[in-house]
Amino acid sequence: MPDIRHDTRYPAINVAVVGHTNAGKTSLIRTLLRDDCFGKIDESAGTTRYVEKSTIFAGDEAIIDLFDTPGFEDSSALLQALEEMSATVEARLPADLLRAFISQADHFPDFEQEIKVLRQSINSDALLYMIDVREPLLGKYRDEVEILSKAGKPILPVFNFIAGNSEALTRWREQMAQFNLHAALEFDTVAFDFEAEKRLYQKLQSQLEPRYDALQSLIDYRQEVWINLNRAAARRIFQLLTEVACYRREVAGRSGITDADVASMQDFVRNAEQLALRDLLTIFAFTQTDVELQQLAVRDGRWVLDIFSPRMLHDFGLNAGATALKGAAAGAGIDLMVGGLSLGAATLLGATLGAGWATVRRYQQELKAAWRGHKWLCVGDNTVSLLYLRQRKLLHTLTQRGHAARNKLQITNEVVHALPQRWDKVIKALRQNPEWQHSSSTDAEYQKLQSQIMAWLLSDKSDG
Ligand SMILES: Nc1nc2c(ncn2[C@@H]2O[C@H](COP(=O)(O)OP(=O)(O)O)[C@@H](O)[C@H]2O)c(=O)[nH]1
Ligand SMILES: [Mg+2]
Repeated sequence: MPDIRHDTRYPAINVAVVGHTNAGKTSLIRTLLRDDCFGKIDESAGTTRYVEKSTIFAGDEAIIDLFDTPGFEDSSALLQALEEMSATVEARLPADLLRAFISQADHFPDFEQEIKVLRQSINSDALLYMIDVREPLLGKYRDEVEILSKAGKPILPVFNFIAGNSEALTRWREQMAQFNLHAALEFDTVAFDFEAEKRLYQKLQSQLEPRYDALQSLIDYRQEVWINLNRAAARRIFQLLTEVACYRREVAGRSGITDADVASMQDFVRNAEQLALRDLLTIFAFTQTDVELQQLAVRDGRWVLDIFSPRMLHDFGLNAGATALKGAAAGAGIDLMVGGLSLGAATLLGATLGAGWATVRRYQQELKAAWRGHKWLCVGDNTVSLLYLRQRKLLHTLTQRGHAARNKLQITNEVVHALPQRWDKVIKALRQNPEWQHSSSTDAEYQKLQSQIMAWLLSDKSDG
């Protein structure tokens, strides 16, 4: 997250974000700042009435001052007014004409908002020109570009709302090239990832050669932050998996497993996943708006679908039959462990639900032992697998990894199934070490498991 301390060593690069109302100017700034509180976002026209400044830092060095501006409304009339003025004032440079116009702002109350934009454009090093590609290509854009060009600053068109609008995007690109704006950016809150952010700074680098190094230090800094965020998120998921895989609940003597035992285990798992979800959203500064735009199945910070809902197994392609988990037991998500030996959910199924006797016969010896000695209720393998799959999908949604296609629907329909090949071994290893449940360990095996699972979580492979 960018810092907000002040630093006077170098003047920051001034970048004005301009464009029509609702083109997404404020949203872009929020995304770049990763700050949900910046400015005011609203569907109703003309929310931003004043120029608002915010700063992007690399460490404690201010690199870019971003200026959010009010929407451009009537560019045709403004251009006409400027042309009328050019006949009466002597302007050596187009920017002088803008200055003359600004100095007579009192005469043009209708252009109050536009004048703020013009003033900011003259005072900036570069302009980010936000365009909603869903808008029809109208003459007013030509006028707008003509007016903004008079400031004599590099203009970078930023195409917004590109998800599912690739044809419109192509037309807009062609149109902007006609206006001599060949370098352009794509932005979509839905598909904005670190690569997109990096491209934005790189385009600025090419437009603002003298500030190349400052922008490079920003890119490097953001890259490092990004990697750290990803690692922090993967570590947090590993922690969740450990908590759950290592969970053991001692079952009382002869009475066997009660509904209360199962409910208590399930609540533990739900709560653990809930906390992990909260932490992941926090790590990536995900806001309620982001959650909605990404169509995450999350409401009020909670997953819509319960981890023990049988539909989860189906949705994530886990075959309940293959592990002898069926019906109600699949939903219960339980396993039984005796002296560290997991009996498998099938045993429990027979023992507690009076079903699946063929399986129970196979496990007779273990079952007898189970009823004699101490027994622990554990979280079933499928539940741990589900947690892994759901959290991995969440992580990849939060980081937008691999969503080059900017189609909203594609994101929702995509389901990640694959468990890593050595998954069962790793989970077994976790299960054998209940002491890891609440604290990380310097133990070599623990460290190895952690690196392994983190690498799986962060890799792009076996995705989808
Ligand atoms: N789907 C989608 N909605 C966006 C995107 N950017 C902005 N919006 C929405 O468009 C509306 C206007 O955005 P805002 O940033 O206030 O536009 P501004 O008037 O140019 O500052 C808000 O409701 C935003 O949530 C985007 O990339 N994708
Ligand atoms: Mg705004």
